[in-house]
Amino acid sequence: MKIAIISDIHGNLEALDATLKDIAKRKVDKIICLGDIIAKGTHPKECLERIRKKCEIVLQGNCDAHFSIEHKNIEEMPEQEQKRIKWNQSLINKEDREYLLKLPFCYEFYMSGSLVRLFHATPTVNNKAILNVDSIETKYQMFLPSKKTPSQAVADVIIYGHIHHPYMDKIYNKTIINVGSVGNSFDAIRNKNKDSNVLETTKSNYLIIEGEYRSQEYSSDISFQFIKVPYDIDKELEDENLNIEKENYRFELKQDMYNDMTKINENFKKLGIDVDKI
Ligand SMILES: [Mn+2]
Repeated sequence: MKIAIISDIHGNLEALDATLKDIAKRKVDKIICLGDIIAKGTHPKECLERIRKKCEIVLQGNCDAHFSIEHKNIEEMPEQEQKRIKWNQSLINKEDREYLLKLPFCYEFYMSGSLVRLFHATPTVNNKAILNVDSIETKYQMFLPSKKTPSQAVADVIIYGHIHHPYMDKIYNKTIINVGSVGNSFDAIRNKNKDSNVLETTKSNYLIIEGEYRSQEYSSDISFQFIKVPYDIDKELEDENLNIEKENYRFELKQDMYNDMTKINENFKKLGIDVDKI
């Protein structure tokens, strides 16, 4: 069984279509989406239609919830946030919002003997960033069950999105994987003196997991494949004038950096890492 796992499309239709084409070419049996279909790009509606048609399982990301829910206190929010919420909500309809609000939080299955658990950000909340450079103890917490996980077992493999930065690590004989982002990929650690070609990062990222589906036997193989798909960024930006955050969106897609790197660097500082010195 070959399962493609995609995440964080963020309304980027060019990236999603290129990715779905690549997935079709590789003859996968099913597609799972880890959420954040909307918010950022100008095509959340089209992305939603594709995801609903193509994905067997879709989990809820923080943006799916944040930009679909009715904010009773919206007038008290900062003006820019009010604009973002109103703009994002104007691009989808009521039925889309209801669909996004009903999406499940977590999904799990056995594959070749391993319990594989999927969620958007962590087993307890959908908006906390656990980075590849976080401590082993922090990463270990990611394998533990919560009230929101289907089973109460400790997972063998966890697969998540949210941080837009693909990686894989082994901790206490367990496997932690971030699938990266389809529509808004970036590398968290950047240093212009040491960087390689940013075109490597701009590609859409996704994962294929292959093994004996629903088998609790360790006797068969399991594999994880990271795939990077190029797409037409200029075409994606053709209607950028419709985007209320077009400068940010253009910067993120073209530079492969989050529009506010100081925010990311602050996160690193909290971990005791000075990004200018690594
Ligand atoms: Mn997210």
